[in-house]
Amino acid sequence: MTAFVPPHRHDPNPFPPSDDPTFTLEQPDGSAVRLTVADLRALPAVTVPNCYIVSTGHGTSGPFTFGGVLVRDLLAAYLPAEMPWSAVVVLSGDGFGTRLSAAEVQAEPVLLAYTVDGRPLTRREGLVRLIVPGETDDALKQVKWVERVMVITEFARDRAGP
Ligand SMILES: Nc1nc2c(c(=O)[nH]1)N[C@H]1C(S)=C(S)[C@@H](COP(=O)(O)O)O[C@H]1N2
Ligand SMILES: [Mo]
Repeated sequence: MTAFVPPHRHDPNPFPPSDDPTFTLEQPDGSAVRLTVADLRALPAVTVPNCYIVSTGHGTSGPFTFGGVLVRDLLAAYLPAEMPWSAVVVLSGDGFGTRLSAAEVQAEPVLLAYTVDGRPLTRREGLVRLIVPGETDDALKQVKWVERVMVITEFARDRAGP
């Protein structure tokens, strides 16, 4: 017998939760730094062509060329040297979010995008938006309106205490 997995029913939210594109980068010890789009622009920029937003039930859009900062470059710039991390959780202000393993982040150009097709993303389009180019599972990792990037280590739970 094959398990029935219902199709994706998430209606994508078209409305930004706020006008504020700043977000926090939160380390496993709880320390946080607030980052602006200008901070992202100060880091090495990459562009990733042929990205699609693949959403079952409400169509595929693209191809887009997204531009921004690789998540691995962001972490390299802001985490203490040699700090191990095993995953990142990316949350938006409207409650949507995803978790990416370190392996996923290293394997492909996962980025925090602030441009699309050479122009700035509008806030309505997500500014700042997580782009996971290889993700075709109903756009569930293409997180608009990034508000928190949480760095996870395998030991964070022990350190955080009860
Ligand atoms: N913050 C946030 N990001 C989100 C969503 C959402 O509801 N909130 N919906 C997701 C889903 S289900 C889809 S299909 C795409 C839609 O992206 P688009 O608005 O660029 O077409 O955004 C994804 N990212
Ligand atoms: Mo979707």
